[in-house]
Amino acid sequence: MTKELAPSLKVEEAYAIQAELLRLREADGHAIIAPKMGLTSKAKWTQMGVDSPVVGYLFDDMIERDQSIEFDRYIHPKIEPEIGIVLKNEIGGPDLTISEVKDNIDYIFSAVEVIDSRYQNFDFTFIDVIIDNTSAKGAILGTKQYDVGSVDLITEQVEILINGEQVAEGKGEAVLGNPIQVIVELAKHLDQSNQMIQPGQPILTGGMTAAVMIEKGDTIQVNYSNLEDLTIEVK
Ligand code: OOG
Ligand code: MG
Repeated sequence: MTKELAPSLKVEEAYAIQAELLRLREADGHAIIAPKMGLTSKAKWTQMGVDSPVVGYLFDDMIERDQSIEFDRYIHPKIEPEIGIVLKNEIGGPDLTISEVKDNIDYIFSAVEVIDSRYQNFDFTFIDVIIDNTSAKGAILGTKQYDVGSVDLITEQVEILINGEQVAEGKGEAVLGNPIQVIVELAKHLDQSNQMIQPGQPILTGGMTAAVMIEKGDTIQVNYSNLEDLTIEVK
């Protein structure tokens, strides 16, 4: 833990280390497909003992196919239901508004992130989880594309059933009051290193509920009120 090894490490330094680790993964032949935002809901803050969002990156080899999760790829995976956003134009800067983001959304989709951690019991500090690329390890991206005007992301509801039993529920409002706000925050973060948000990237806006542990053999149903429902087998 950096708590013991480097107790004075700052947030900006943690992101610099994250950037270096991302660069090493890229040098190994893996490609970043999108930034992701995590720790964006109260449910997650309470679960993880922190109170601000983090930015990490999804790589091409993290995307699970065929509506299944390959359990053996992970150490102790947990799943999170998330709302995904794809932009149609490059946007960014410190002063972006929700309505500017809305005007630049290509489509919305439903998703499940599979997080995993090198820390036992996911017991990390805020600094640790930044460096650890925000526990990013897997994701299932819904294939149905929704127009931003066709779904109210604030009232959108989700529930997770594992083997038929409801284990979590939440709604879009839990995510920074409005999942679109996540793009505003992401823009501010990227602006610190003079970057803009790119079009075409499937951006995850953060778990709407606390993350839920999964086991090999589980059948997971993630039901959204309007967005595409996802049924996933843990193989
Ligand atoms: C950090 C990753 C958080 C989310 O959606 O909140 C995240 C963690 O909880 O391990 O991706
Ligand atoms: Mg997440």
